[in-house]
Amino acid sequence: MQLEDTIVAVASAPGGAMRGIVRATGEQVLPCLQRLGVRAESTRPHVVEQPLQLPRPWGSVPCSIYIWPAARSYTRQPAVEVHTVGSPPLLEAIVSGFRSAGARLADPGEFTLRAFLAGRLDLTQAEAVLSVIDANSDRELQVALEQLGGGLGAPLKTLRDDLLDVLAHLEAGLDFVEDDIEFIEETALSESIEEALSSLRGVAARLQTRSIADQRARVVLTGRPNVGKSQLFNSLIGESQSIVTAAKGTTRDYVSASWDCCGRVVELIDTAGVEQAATSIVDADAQQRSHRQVATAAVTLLCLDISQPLDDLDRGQLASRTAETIMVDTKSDLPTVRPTLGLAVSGRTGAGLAALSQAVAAALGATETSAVANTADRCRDSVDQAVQALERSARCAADRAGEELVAAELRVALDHLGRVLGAVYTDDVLDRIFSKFCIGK
Ligand SMILES: Nc1nc2c(ncn2[C@@H]2O[C@H](COP(=O)(O)OP(=O)(O)OP(=O)(O)O)[C@@H](O)[C@H]2O)c(=O)[nH]1
Ligand SMILES: [Mg+2]
Repeated sequence: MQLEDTIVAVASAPGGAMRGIVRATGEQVLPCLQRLGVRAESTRPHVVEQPLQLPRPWGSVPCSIYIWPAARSYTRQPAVEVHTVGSPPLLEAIVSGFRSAGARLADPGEFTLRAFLAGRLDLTQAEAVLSVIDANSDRELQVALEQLGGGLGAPLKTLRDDLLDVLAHLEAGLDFVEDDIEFIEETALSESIEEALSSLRGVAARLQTRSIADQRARVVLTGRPNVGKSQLFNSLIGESQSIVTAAKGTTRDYVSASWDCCGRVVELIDTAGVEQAATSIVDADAQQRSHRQVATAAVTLLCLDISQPLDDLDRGQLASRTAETIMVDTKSDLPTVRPTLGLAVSGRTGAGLAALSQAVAAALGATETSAVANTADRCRDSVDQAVQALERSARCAADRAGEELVAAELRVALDHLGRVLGAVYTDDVLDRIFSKFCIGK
């Protein structure tokens, strides 16, 4: 990828709209713009209200052109945004115009890559930006946004700062032994490392649960009492794990098991039937548990008994269903009293189970959290390595094995953390040494 190239792309959402935006950036973006008939200053952010001169058949197109000098732009290269009418063919023509003036089409995520390389974002944020852009489900978007808000980056950054301080002290001590400077005490050194280690272990543990949660999607059975949820649960997992009886309200606690859904292992969860009003503490608790399961499900299977007319409870649940709800008409082996609303299945005979599995697999495909899982995988590995290096460093400090060894392991730990955050530590360390000790005067 050539980072000096001028790149251009449509930046507004696809489809027609009131306004459309074309974005371009690169060292040569302003000469490029000039070839399209618009002269802009390179020193301050400003807006030029001037038509772009596009090749035929477009000719002169009225636009507002926003210009950012390198120091103020997202990519730290001069940047241009052309705002105009949101007509897709017009926006394409503007992109072509920029290309004929020397720009090339941006690769996916290239604006963000440049922002990252320019130090505008750390790696976890850059990945989060990219996954926000192509998040194809609300859940993925939510996780990505949480990450963007520093969910992962912030604690790691603080930690890295603390460790850089320790290292700065150590290295100053190593390089300037003869000078009369107070360096970090041995006990203080051990304590700082232990402290960092325990918070890094916390981050490692969080990453661990995050990736497990992402790998194993949760599929929850819900519906009013007696519609056959537990029977369906048992048939799907091929084992009689959940109690099935003719009495209403059989399932109280939720029951969960691994389910091989078209080759993907997911967690299938059977819950207590949804009731109108809880009549006892046990009921109330069971209802709460059911709600919690549904709220955190990747996919919900709303079970409706096809041998019974719909009642208010069914209607209530139908009304509150979401994009991740699949409607299931249960007991399809019995005479039906209403039209089907979803997939007809029988937990008793096994009819329709294959189609149900396929529907769940398809729904899970759409809620794939791959972008988030990728970040978590990459981070987990680096964070684990950093934990190990810090453990060695702590041991060296405790054994008074010498500051060189402590510093060496710290550097390894910082290197791994730097990989998560996409930062290089050596320059930072030098900066700190210079700013704190005025070495080099
Ligand atoms: N004919 C037929 N009966 C079924 C089927 N599934 C469940 N039943 C019967 O319906 C009754 C209730 O089944 P359960 O699976 O316990 O229902 P549930 O939805 O788990 O009920 P709660 O746990 O009380 O919420 C039992 O008597 C089952 O034998 C089915 O596919 N066909
Ligand atoms: Mg049950």
